[in-house]
Amino acid sequence: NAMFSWQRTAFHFQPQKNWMNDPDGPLFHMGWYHLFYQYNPDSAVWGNITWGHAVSRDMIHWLYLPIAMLPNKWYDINGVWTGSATVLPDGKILMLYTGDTNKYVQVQNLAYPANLSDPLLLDWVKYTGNPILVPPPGIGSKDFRDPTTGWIGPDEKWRVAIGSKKGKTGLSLVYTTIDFINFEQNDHYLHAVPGTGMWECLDFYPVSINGSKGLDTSVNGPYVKHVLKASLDDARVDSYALGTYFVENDTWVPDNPLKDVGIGLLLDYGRYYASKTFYDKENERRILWGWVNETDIESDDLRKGWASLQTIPRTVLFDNKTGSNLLLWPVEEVESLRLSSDEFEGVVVKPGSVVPLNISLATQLDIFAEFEIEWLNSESIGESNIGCGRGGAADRSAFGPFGLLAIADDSLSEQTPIYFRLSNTTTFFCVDETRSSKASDVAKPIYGSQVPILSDEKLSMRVLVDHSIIESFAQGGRTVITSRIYPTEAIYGAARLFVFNNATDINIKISLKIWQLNSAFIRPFPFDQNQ
Ligand code: DQQ
Repeated sequence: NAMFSWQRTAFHFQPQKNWMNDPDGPLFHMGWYHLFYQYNPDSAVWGNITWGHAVSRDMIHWLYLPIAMLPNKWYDINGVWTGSATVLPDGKILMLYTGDTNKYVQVQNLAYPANLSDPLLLDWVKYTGNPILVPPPGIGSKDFRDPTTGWIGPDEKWRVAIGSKKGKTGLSLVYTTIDFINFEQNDHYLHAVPGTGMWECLDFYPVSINGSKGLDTSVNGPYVKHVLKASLDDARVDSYALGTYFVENDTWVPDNPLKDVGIGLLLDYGRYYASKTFYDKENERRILWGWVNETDIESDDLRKGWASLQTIPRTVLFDNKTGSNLLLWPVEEVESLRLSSDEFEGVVVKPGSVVPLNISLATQLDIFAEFEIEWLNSESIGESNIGCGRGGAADRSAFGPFGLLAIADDSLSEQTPIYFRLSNTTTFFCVDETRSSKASDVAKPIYGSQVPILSDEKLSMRVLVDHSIIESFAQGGRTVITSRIYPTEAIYGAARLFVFNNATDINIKISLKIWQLNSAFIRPFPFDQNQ
Protein backbone atom coordinates (compact mmCIF):
# COMPACT_ATOMS: atom_id res chain seq x y z
CA ASN A 1 0.00 0.00 0.00
CA ALA A 2 1.76 3.09 -1.29
CA MET A 3 -0.17 5.30 1.13
CA PHE A 4 1.92 4.07 4.01
CA SER A 5 5.13 3.13 2.24
CA TRP A 6 7.19 5.86 3.97
CA GLN A 7 6.56 4.10 7.26
CA ARG A 8 8.63 1.13 6.10
CA THR A 9 12.09 1.32 7.53
CA ALA A 10 15.34 1.01 5.59
CA PHE A 11 17.64 -0.81 7.99
CA HIS A 12 15.45 -2.16 10.80
CA PHE A 13 14.30 -5.75 10.83
CA GLN A 14 10.62 -6.11 10.03
CA PRO A 15 8.69 -8.80 8.21
CA GLN A 16 7.81 -8.30 4.55
CA LYS A 17 4.20 -8.33 5.57
CA ASN A 18 1.90 -9.22 8.48
CA TRP A 19 2.32 -9.11 12.24
CA MET A 20 5.48 -9.60 14.33
CA ASN A 21 6.03 -9.42 18.08
CA ASP A 22 8.64 -10.82 20.52
CA PRO A 23 12.12 -11.87 19.38
CA ASP A 24 12.65 -15.58 20.10
CA GLY A 25 15.65 -17.86 20.54
CA PRO A 26 18.38 -15.61 19.10
CA LEU A 27 21.63 -17.50 18.53
CA PHE A 28 24.80 -17.72 16.46
CA HIS A 29 25.50 -20.89 14.48
CA MET A 30 28.10 -21.69 11.80
CA GLY A 31 28.65 -18.09 10.81
CA TRP A 32 25.04 -17.02 10.89
CA TYR A 33 23.04 -15.02 13.39
CA HIS A 34 19.56 -16.49 13.71
CA LEU A 35 16.54 -14.50 14.73
CA PHE A 36 13.18 -16.11 15.35
CA TYR A 37 10.14 -14.02 16.10
CA GLN A 38 6.47 -14.24 17.01
CA TYR A 39 4.79 -14.04 13.62
CA ASN A 40 1.24 -14.18 12.27
CA PRO A 41 1.52 -15.44 8.67
CA ASP A 42 -2.07 -14.46 7.89
CA SER A 43 -2.62 -10.92 9.06
CA ALA A 44 -1.16 -7.68 10.44
CA VAL A 45 -2.70 -8.24 13.89
CA TRP A 46 -1.66 -10.68 16.63
CA GLY A 47 -2.90 -14.29 16.22
CA ASN A 48 -2.02 -17.74 14.74
CA ILE A 49 1.38 -17.27 16.27
CA THR A 50 4.25 -19.11 14.56
CA TRP A 51 8.01 -18.70 14.73
CA GLY A 52 9.20 -16.55 11.85
CA HIS A 53 12.88 -17.08 11.03
CA ALA A 54 15.64 -14.99 9.50
CA VAL A 55 19.42 -15.23 9.27
CA SER A 56 22.16 -12.68 8.97
CA ARG A 57 25.96 -12.48 8.83
CA ASP A 58 26.01 -9.20 10.75
CA MET A 59 22.54 -8.66 12.29
CA ILE A 60 21.95 -5.79 9.81
CA HIS A 61 21.39 -7.50 6.44
CA TRP A 62 18.87 -10.35 6.60
CA LEU A 63 17.45 -13.25 4.68
CA TYR A 64 13.90 -14.24 5.57
CA LEU A 65 13.66 -18.02 5.81
CA PRO A 66 10.58 -20.25 5.84
CA ILE A 67 8.63 -20.35 9.10
CA ALA A 68 10.51 -22.45 11.67
CA MET A 69 7.58 -23.70 13.76
CA LEU A 70 3.85 -23.78 13.15
CA PRO A 71 1.10 -24.27 15.74
CA ASN A 72 0.29 -27.83 14.68
CA LYS A 73 0.33 -29.97 17.85
CA TRP A 74 -2.25 -30.16 20.59
CA TYR A 75 0.29 -28.60 22.96
CA ASP A 76 0.86 -25.49 20.81
CA ILE A 77 -2.19 -25.39 18.51
CA ASN A 78 -3.19 -21.97 19.87
CA GLY A 79 0.26 -20.52 19.41
CA VAL A 80 3.97 -21.24 19.32
CA TRP A 81 4.80 -18.59 21.87
CA THR A 82 7.98 -17.09 23.16
CA GLY A 83 11.10 -19.08 24.01
CA SER A 84 14.86 -19.11 24.20
CA ALA A 85 17.78 -21.10 22.85
CA THR A 86 20.33 -22.94 24.95
CA VAL A 87 23.55 -23.97 23.20
CA LEU A 88 25.07 -26.93 25.03
CA PRO A 89 28.86 -27.23 25.49
CA ASP A 90 28.92 -29.91 22.75
CA GLY A 91 27.25 -27.50 20.29
CA LYS A 92 23.74 -29.01 20.40
CA ILE A 93 20.98 -26.43 20.24
CA LEU A 94 17.86 -26.75 22.36
CA MET A 95 14.86 -24.49 22.04
CA LEU A 96 12.40 -24.19 24.92
CA TYR A 97 9.19 -22.37 24.10
CA THR A 98 5.71 -21.85 25.46
CA GLY A 99 2.82 -23.56 23.72
CA ASP A 100 -0.77 -22.45 24.11
CA THR A 101 -2.61 -25.78 24.13
CA ASN A 102 -5.93 -26.89 22.66
CA LYS A 103 -7.40 -26.06 26.08
CA TYR A 104 -5.61 -22.67 26.29
CA VAL A 105 -3.16 -23.89 28.92
CA GLN A 106 0.38 -22.50 28.85
CA VAL A 107 2.94 -25.32 28.76
CA GLN A 108 6.67 -25.49 27.98
CA ASN A 109 7.91 -27.48 25.01
CA LEU A 110 11.24 -28.61 23.64
CA ALA A 111 12.32 -28.35 20.02
CA TYR A 112 15.67 -28.86 18.29
CA PRO A 113 17.18 -28.53 14.82
CA ALA A 114 16.67 -31.59 12.61
CA ASN A 115 20.14 -31.10 11.16
CA LEU A 116 22.76 -29.34 13.21
CA SER A 117 25.15 -29.25 10.26
CA ASP A 118 22.73 -27.03 8.32
CA PRO A 119 24.01 -23.48 8.86
CA LEU A 120 20.51 -22.15 8.16
CA LEU A 121 18.80 -24.50 10.66
CA LEU A 122 15.80 -24.69 8.36
CA ASP A 123 14.03 -27.69 9.93
CA TRP A 124 12.90 -27.91 13.52
CA VAL A 125 11.71 -31.01 15.34
CA LYS A 126 9.34 -30.87 18.26
CA TYR A 127 10.20 -33.40 20.95
CA THR A 128 7.73 -36.30 20.93
CA GLY A 129 7.31 -36.19 24.72
CA ASN A 130 6.06 -32.56 24.76
CA PRO A 131 4.99 -30.81 26.85
CA ILE A 132 7.96 -31.03 29.16
CA LEU A 133 6.40 -28.71 31.75
CA VAL A 134 2.83 -27.89 32.70
CA PRO A 135 1.68 -25.20 35.17
CA PRO A 136 2.57 -26.40 38.70
CA PRO A 137 0.06 -26.38 41.57
CA GLY A 138 -0.78 -22.84 42.68
CA ILE A 139 0.15 -21.26 39.32
CA GLY A 140 -2.60 -20.17 36.94
CA SER A 141 -2.84 -22.08 33.67
CA LYS A 142 -2.48 -18.77 31.80
CA ASP A 143 0.37 -17.46 33.97
CA PHE A 144 3.23 -19.74 33.00
CA ARG A 145 5.33 -18.74 30.05
CA ASP A 146 8.49 -17.66 28.24
CA PRO A 147 11.33 -19.96 29.40
CA THR A 148 14.81 -18.39 29.55
CA THR A 149 18.07 -19.64 28.15
CA GLY A 150 19.43 -22.36 30.46
CA TRP A 151 22.47 -21.86 32.69
CA ILE A 152 24.48 -24.59 34.37
CA GLY A 153 25.58 -24.62 38.02
CA PRO A 154 28.60 -26.23 39.72
CA ASP A 155 26.35 -29.24 40.47
CA GLU A 156 26.16 -29.87 36.68
CA LYS A 157 22.44 -29.18 36.69
CA TRP A 158 20.90 -26.78 34.20
CA ARG A 159 18.49 -24.13 35.39
CA VAL A 160 15.68 -22.47 33.46
CA ALA A 161 13.56 -19.57 34.75
CA ILE A 162 9.91 -19.09 33.83
CA GLY A 163 7.76 -16.00 34.45
CA SER A 164 4.53 -16.04 36.39
CA LYS A 165 2.49 -14.23 39.02
CA LYS A 166 0.49 -14.91 42.14
CA GLY A 167 -2.19 -12.33 42.71
CA LYS A 168 -0.41 -9.11 41.80
CA THR A 169 3.04 -10.40 42.69
CA GLY A 170 5.26 -10.93 39.66
CA LEU A 171 7.65 -13.82 40.11
CA SER A 172 10.14 -16.17 38.56
CA LEU A 173 10.01 -19.94 39.00
CA VAL A 174 13.21 -21.94 38.55
CA TYR A 175 13.46 -25.51 37.30
CA THR A 176 16.57 -27.70 37.26
CA THR A 177 17.30 -30.40 34.71
CA ILE A 178 20.06 -32.58 33.34
CA ASP A 179 18.55 -33.53 30.00
CA PHE A 180 16.00 -30.74 29.24
CA ILE A 181 13.32 -33.44 29.33
CA ASN A 182 12.90 -34.16 33.02
CA PHE A 183 12.65 -31.07 35.19
CA GLU A 184 12.44 -30.47 38.90
CA GLN A 185 10.83 -27.36 40.30
CA ASN A 186 12.72 -25.45 43.01
CA ASP A 187 10.69 -24.94 46.16
CA HIS A 188 11.41 -21.20 46.16
CA TYR A 189 11.43 -18.44 43.57
CA LEU A 190 14.44 -16.88 41.91
CA HIS A 191 12.76 -13.62 42.87
CA ALA A 192 9.31 -12.06 43.35
CA VAL A 193 8.12 -8.46 43.65
CA PRO A 194 4.66 -7.56 44.99
CA GLY A 195 2.49 -5.25 42.89
CA THR A 196 4.34 -5.77 39.61
CA GLY A 197 1.87 -8.17 37.96
CA MET A 198 2.65 -10.91 35.43
CA TRP A 199 6.32 -11.23 34.47
CA GLU A 200 6.66 -12.05 30.78
CA CYS A 201 9.80 -12.77 28.77
CA LEU A 202 12.19 -13.11 31.71
CA ASP A 203 15.85 -12.66 31.00
CA PHE A 204 18.60 -13.58 33.46
CA TYR A 205 22.32 -13.21 32.78
CA PRO A 206 25.69 -12.17 34.21
CA VAL A 207 27.54 -8.94 33.42
CA SER A 208 31.20 -8.34 34.16
CA ILE A 209 31.84 -5.66 36.80
CA ASN A 210 35.10 -4.42 35.31
CA GLY A 211 35.23 -5.82 31.83
CA SER A 212 34.26 -4.59 28.42
CA LYS A 213 33.18 -8.03 27.23
CA GLY A 214 29.93 -9.89 27.54
CA LEU A 215 29.64 -13.12 29.53
CA ASP A 216 28.22 -16.50 28.68
CA THR A 217 24.99 -17.18 30.54
CA SER A 218 26.41 -19.69 33.03
CA VAL A 219 29.33 -17.53 34.24
CA ASN A 220 29.29 -16.54 37.91
CA GLY A 221 31.84 -15.34 40.45
CA PRO A 222 33.07 -12.36 42.43
CA TYR A 223 33.52 -10.07 39.41
CA VAL A 224 30.01 -10.65 38.18
CA LYS A 225 26.62 -9.10 38.76
CA HIS A 226 23.41 -10.64 37.51
CA VAL A 227 20.72 -8.82 35.58
CA LEU A 228 17.12 -9.89 36.08
CA LYS A 229 14.72 -8.49 33.49
CA ALA A 230 10.96 -8.89 33.32
CA SER A 231 8.54 -7.59 30.73
CA LEU A 232 5.67 -6.25 32.81
CA ASP A 233 2.40 -7.30 31.21
CA ASP A 234 0.40 -4.56 33.02
CA ALA A 235 2.79 -1.64 32.48
CA ARG A 236 4.05 -2.86 29.07
CA VAL A 237 7.66 -2.00 29.86
CA ASP A 238 10.91 -3.97 30.15
CA SER A 239 12.16 -3.49 33.69
CA TYR A 240 15.52 -4.68 34.97
CA ALA A 241 17.63 -4.62 38.08
CA LEU A 242 21.23 -5.45 38.94
CA GLY A 243 21.90 -7.85 41.76
CA THR A 244 23.65 -10.93 43.07
CA TYR A 245 22.80 -14.51 42.16
CA PHE A 246 23.28 -17.21 44.77
CA VAL A 247 23.67 -20.46 42.90
CA GLU A 248 23.48 -22.56 46.11
CA ASN A 249 19.77 -21.94 46.37
CA ASP A 250 18.97 -20.25 43.03
CA THR A 251 17.92 -16.93 44.47
CA TRP A 252 18.74 -13.43 43.30
CA VAL A 253 18.92 -10.31 45.48
CA PRO A 254 18.84 -6.78 44.03
CA ASP A 255 21.73 -4.40 44.83
CA ASN A 256 19.20 -1.71 45.66
CA PRO A 257 15.76 -2.83 46.90
CA LEU A 258 14.38 0.55 45.83
CA LYS A 259 15.39 -0.26 42.26
CA ASP A 260 14.09 -3.81 42.18
CA VAL A 261 12.61 -5.49 39.09
CA GLY A 262 9.32 -3.85 38.19
CA ILE A 263 9.96 -0.69 40.18
CA GLY A 264 13.42 0.32 39.03
CA LEU A 265 15.17 0.90 35.73
CA LEU A 266 13.87 0.25 32.23
CA LEU A 267 15.95 -1.09 29.39
CA ASP A 268 14.25 1.49 27.19
CA TYR A 269 11.93 4.33 28.20
CA GLY A 270 10.13 4.47 24.85
CA ARG A 271 8.12 1.97 22.82
CA TYR A 272 9.89 -1.29 23.63
CA TYR A 273 8.87 -4.70 24.97
CA ALA A 274 9.54 -8.44 25.26
CA SER A 275 13.29 -8.08 24.80
CA LYS A 276 15.76 -10.94 25.03
CA THR A 277 19.55 -11.25 25.11
CA PHE A 278 21.91 -13.93 23.88
CA TYR A 279 25.64 -14.45 24.24
CA ASP A 280 27.55 -14.04 21.00
CA LYS A 281 30.53 -16.33 21.62
CA GLU A 282 32.20 -15.39 18.37
CA ASN A 283 32.57 -11.77 19.42
CA GLU A 284 32.41 -12.18 23.20
CA ARG A 285 29.45 -9.88 23.64
CA ARG A 286 25.93 -10.04 24.99
CA ILE A 287 23.35 -8.81 22.55
CA LEU A 288 19.87 -7.52 23.26
CA TRP A 289 16.95 -7.81 20.86
CA GLY A 290 13.71 -5.89 21.52
CA TRP A 291 10.31 -5.56 19.91
CA VAL A 292 8.88 -2.18 18.89
CA ASN A 293 5.13 -2.33 18.49
CA GLU A 294 3.11 0.16 16.47
CA THR A 295 1.42 3.11 18.17
CA ASP A 296 -1.10 3.71 15.41
CA ILE A 297 -4.53 2.07 15.22
CA GLU A 298 -5.16 -1.50 14.18
CA SER A 299 -7.11 -0.56 11.06
CA ASP A 300 -4.07 1.35 9.77
CA ASP A 301 -1.90 -1.72 10.34
CA LEU A 302 -4.41 -3.83 8.43
CA ARG A 303 -4.43 -1.33 5.60
CA LYS A 304 -0.67 -1.14 5.35
CA GLY A 305 -0.45 -4.92 5.76
CA TRP A 306 2.33 -5.13 8.35
CA ALA A 307 2.99 -4.25 11.96
CA SER A 308 6.03 -3.71 14.16
CA LEU A 309 9.83 -3.77 14.08
CA GLN A 310 12.82 -4.98 16.01
CA THR A 311 15.39 -2.44 17.21
CA ILE A 312 18.94 -2.52 15.95
CA PRO A 313 20.43 -5.14 18.30
CA ARG A 314 22.28 -3.62 21.25
CA THR A 315 25.36 -4.71 23.16
CA VAL A 316 24.86 -4.94 26.92
CA LEU A 317 27.57 -3.96 29.41
CA PHE A 318 27.65 -3.04 33.07
CA ASP A 319 28.30 0.68 33.57
CA ASN A 320 31.32 0.59 35.86
CA LYS A 321 31.40 4.40 36.10
CA THR A 322 28.03 4.73 37.81
CA GLY A 323 27.93 1.16 39.12
CA SER A 324 24.16 1.27 39.03
CA ASN A 325 22.95 0.70 35.49
CA LEU A 326 23.60 -1.06 32.18
CA LEU A 327 25.01 0.50 29.04
CA LEU A 328 23.10 -0.37 25.87
CA TRP A 329 24.61 0.52 22.51
CA PRO A 330 23.81 -0.34 18.88
CA VAL A 331 26.01 -3.21 17.62
CA GLU A 332 29.03 -1.86 15.75
CA GLU A 333 27.87 -3.60 12.56
CA VAL A 334 25.32 -0.82 12.03
CA GLU A 335 28.30 1.45 11.33
CA SER A 336 28.92 -0.52 8.14
CA LEU A 337 25.86 1.28 6.73
CA ARG A 338 27.55 4.67 7.13
CA LEU A 339 27.91 6.63 3.88
CA SER A 340 28.93 10.28 3.74
CA SER A 341 29.11 12.36 6.89
CA ASP A 342 28.78 16.00 7.90
CA GLU A 343 30.48 17.59 10.86
CA PHE A 344 29.37 20.65 12.79
CA GLU A 345 31.74 22.13 15.36
CA GLY A 346 30.40 24.18 18.27
CA VAL A 347 27.09 25.37 16.81
CA VAL A 348 25.86 28.03 19.24
CA VAL A 349 22.15 27.82 19.96
CA LYS A 350 20.85 30.81 21.93
CA PRO A 351 17.90 30.70 24.30
CA GLY A 352 14.63 30.23 22.41
CA SER A 353 16.16 29.45 19.03
CA VAL A 354 16.20 26.74 16.41
CA VAL A 355 19.12 26.20 13.98
CA PRO A 356 18.76 24.09 10.81
CA LEU A 357 21.56 21.64 9.99
CA ASN A 358 22.42 21.60 6.33
CA ILE A 359 22.61 17.90 5.43
CA SER A 360 21.44 16.25 2.23
CA LEU A 361 18.79 13.86 3.54
CA ALA A 362 17.46 13.37 7.06
CA THR A 363 15.52 10.08 7.03
CA GLN A 364 18.36 7.57 7.50
CA LEU A 365 20.91 8.92 9.95
CA ASP A 366 23.40 8.00 12.60
CA ILE A 367 23.93 11.12 14.73
CA PHE A 368 26.44 11.69 17.49
CA ALA A 369 26.02 15.00 19.34
CA GLU A 370 27.91 16.55 22.24
CA PHE A 371 26.67 19.53 24.21
CA GLU A 372 28.51 22.27 26.06
CA ILE A 373 26.65 24.60 28.35
CA GLU A 374 27.41 28.31 28.70
CA TRP A 375 25.86 29.73 31.84
CA LEU A 376 24.37 33.13 31.04
CA ASN A 377 23.05 34.04 34.43
CA SER A 378 25.18 33.25 37.47
CA GLU A 379 22.23 34.02 39.75
CA SER A 380 20.03 31.37 38.13
CA ILE A 381 19.47 28.41 40.40
CA GLY A 382 17.35 26.45 37.95
CA GLU A 383 14.33 24.58 39.07
CA SER A 384 13.49 21.48 41.02
CA ASN A 385 12.94 18.20 39.35
CA ILE A 386 10.06 18.27 36.87
CA GLY A 387 11.20 15.53 34.52
CA CYS A 388 10.62 15.99 30.79
CA GLY A 389 8.28 18.93 31.37
CA ARG A 390 4.52 19.04 31.15
CA GLY A 391 4.72 20.77 27.80
CA GLY A 392 7.52 18.50 26.60
CA ALA A 393 10.05 20.18 24.33
CA ALA A 394 7.88 23.30 24.02
CA ASP A 395 8.40 24.19 27.69
CA ARG A 396 10.78 26.99 28.64
CA SER A 397 12.81 26.68 31.80
CA ALA A 398 16.17 27.87 33.11
CA PHE A 399 18.26 24.91 31.93
CA GLY A 400 16.30 23.24 29.17
CA PRO A 401 14.98 21.62 27.14
CA PHE A 402 17.62 21.59 24.38
CA GLY A 403 18.62 19.05 21.78
CA LEU A 404 17.70 17.85 18.28
CA LEU A 405 14.55 18.07 16.19
CA ALA A 406 14.52 14.96 14.02
CA ILE A 407 12.12 14.04 11.19
CA ALA A 408 10.94 17.66 11.02
CA ASP A 409 9.55 19.48 8.00
CA ASP A 410 10.77 22.95 6.97
CA SER A 411 8.02 24.74 8.82
CA LEU A 412 8.47 22.55 11.94
CA SER A 413 4.82 21.56 11.71
CA GLU A 414 6.08 18.04 12.32
CA GLN A 415 9.11 17.37 14.52
CA THR A 416 10.37 14.88 17.07
CA PRO A 417 12.51 16.61 19.70
CA ILE A 418 15.16 14.50 21.44
CA TYR A 419 16.40 16.55 24.36
CA PHE A 420 18.04 17.08 27.69
CA ARG A 421 16.46 19.05 30.48
CA LEU A 422 18.42 19.91 33.61
CA SER A 423 16.97 20.67 37.00
CA ASN A 424 19.10 21.81 39.90
CA THR A 425 19.61 18.22 40.95
CA THR A 426 19.29 15.91 37.95
CA THR A 427 19.37 15.63 34.17
CA PHE A 428 16.52 14.21 32.17
CA PHE A 429 16.75 12.68 28.70
CA CYS A 430 13.48 12.77 26.76
CA VAL A 431 11.70 12.38 23.43
CA ASP A 432 8.56 14.39 22.79
CA GLU A 433 6.25 12.83 20.19
CA THR A 434 3.46 15.40 20.65
CA ARG A 435 4.18 16.99 17.26
CA SER A 436 5.71 13.96 15.54
CA SER A 437 2.72 13.52 13.23
CA LYS A 438 -0.26 15.44 11.91
CA ALA A 439 -2.26 12.23 11.96
CA SER A 440 -4.77 12.28 14.79
CA ASP A 441 -5.17 8.57 15.40
CA VAL A 442 -1.64 7.77 16.57
CA ALA A 443 -0.31 7.85 20.14
CA LYS A 444 2.07 10.77 20.80
CA PRO A 445 3.56 10.34 24.26
CA ILE A 446 6.40 12.22 25.90
CA TYR A 447 8.98 9.63 26.95
CA GLY A 448 11.95 10.06 29.22
CA SER A 449 13.87 9.44 32.37
CA GLN A 450 16.76 10.62 34.43
CA VAL A 451 20.25 10.02 33.11
CA PRO A 452 23.31 9.96 35.39
CA ILE A 453 26.00 12.49 34.39
CA LEU A 454 29.41 12.33 36.07
CA SER A 455 31.16 15.57 36.92
CA ASP A 456 33.82 15.30 34.20
CA GLU A 457 31.40 14.36 31.44
CA LYS A 458 29.86 16.35 28.62
CA LEU A 459 26.25 15.66 27.76
CA SER A 460 26.06 13.47 24.69
CA MET A 461 23.56 11.55 22.62
CA ARG A 462 23.61 9.03 19.79
CA VAL A 463 20.50 8.91 17.63
CA LEU A 464 19.59 6.42 14.89
CA VAL A 465 16.88 7.74 12.57
CA ASP A 466 15.11 5.39 10.16
CA HIS A 467 11.98 6.99 8.62
CA SER A 468 9.43 6.00 11.26
CA ILE A 469 11.64 4.87 14.14
CA ILE A 470 14.13 6.85 16.20
CA GLU A 471 16.45 5.12 18.67
CA SER A 472 18.09 7.55 21.10
CA PHE A 473 20.95 6.78 23.50
CA ALA A 474 22.16 9.24 26.16
CA GLN A 475 25.60 9.14 27.83
CA GLY A 476 26.88 6.08 26.02
CA GLY A 477 23.63 4.15 26.53
CA ARG A 478 22.72 4.79 30.18
CA THR A 479 19.25 5.93 29.20
CA VAL A 480 17.64 4.77 25.96
CA ILE A 481 14.39 5.80 24.27
CA THR A 482 12.83 4.17 21.20
CA SER A 483 10.18 6.17 19.33
CA ARG A 484 7.73 4.93 16.75
CA ILE A 485 6.53 7.92 14.75
CA TYR A 486 4.19 8.50 11.81
CA PRO A 487 5.14 11.70 9.98
CA THR A 488 2.86 12.76 7.14
CA GLU A 489 4.84 15.74 5.79
CA ALA A 490 8.37 15.22 7.08
CA ILE A 491 8.93 12.23 4.81
CA TYR A 492 11.67 11.31 2.32
CA GLY A 493 13.28 14.48 0.90
CA ALA A 494 11.06 16.77 2.98
CA ALA A 495 12.53 15.62 6.27
CA ARG A 496 15.04 17.92 7.97
CA LEU A 497 17.21 17.98 11.07
CA PHE A 498 17.49 20.94 13.47
CA VAL A 499 19.02 21.74 16.83
CA PHE A 500 17.08 23.78 19.38
CA ASN A 501 17.43 25.41 22.76
CA ASN A 502 14.36 26.31 24.78
CA ALA A 503 16.28 27.10 27.94
CA THR A 504 16.21 30.70 29.19
CA ASP A 505 19.46 30.91 31.18
CA ILE A 506 21.97 28.98 29.09
CA ASN A 507 23.52 28.98 25.64
CA ILE A 508 24.16 25.60 24.13
CA LYS A 509 27.16 24.78 21.97
CA ILE A 510 26.59 21.60 20.00
CA SER A 511 29.14 19.57 18.08
CA LEU A 512 27.74 16.92 15.79
CA LYS A 513 28.88 14.21 13.47
CA ILE A 514 26.09 12.98 11.23
CA TRP A 515 26.32 10.01 8.90
CA GLN A 516 23.90 9.18 6.13
CA LEU A 517 23.01 5.50 6.51
CA ASN A 518 22.55 3.11 3.63
CA SER A 519 19.56 0.80 3.42
CA ALA A 520 20.08 -2.77 4.57
CA PHE A 521 19.54 -5.79 2.34
CA ILE A 522 16.56 -7.63 3.85
CA ARG A 523 15.09 -10.16 1.40
CA PRO A 524 13.45 -13.58 1.26
CA PHE A 525 15.54 -16.69 0.73
CA PRO A 526 15.10 -18.75 -1.36
CA PHE A 527 14.37 -15.67 -3.46
CA ASP A 528 11.08 -16.88 -4.94
CA GLN A 529 9.56 -17.72 -1.60
CA ASN A 530 6.26 -16.08 -0.84
CA GLN A 531 6.35 -15.64 2.93
N1 DQQ B 1 4.08 -12.63 23.70
C1 DQQ B 1 4.05 -14.07 23.58
C2 DQQ B 1 4.03 -14.59 24.98
C3 DQQ B 1 4.65 -13.49 25.75
C4 DQQ B 1 4.09 -12.27 25.10
C5 DQQ B 1 2.85 -14.46 22.78
C6 DQQ B 1 4.89 -11.03 25.35
O1 DQQ B 1 4.75 -15.81 25.09
O2 DQQ B 1 4.38 -13.57 27.12
O3 DQQ B 1 2.91 -13.93 21.48
O4 DQQ B 1 4.70 -10.06 24.36
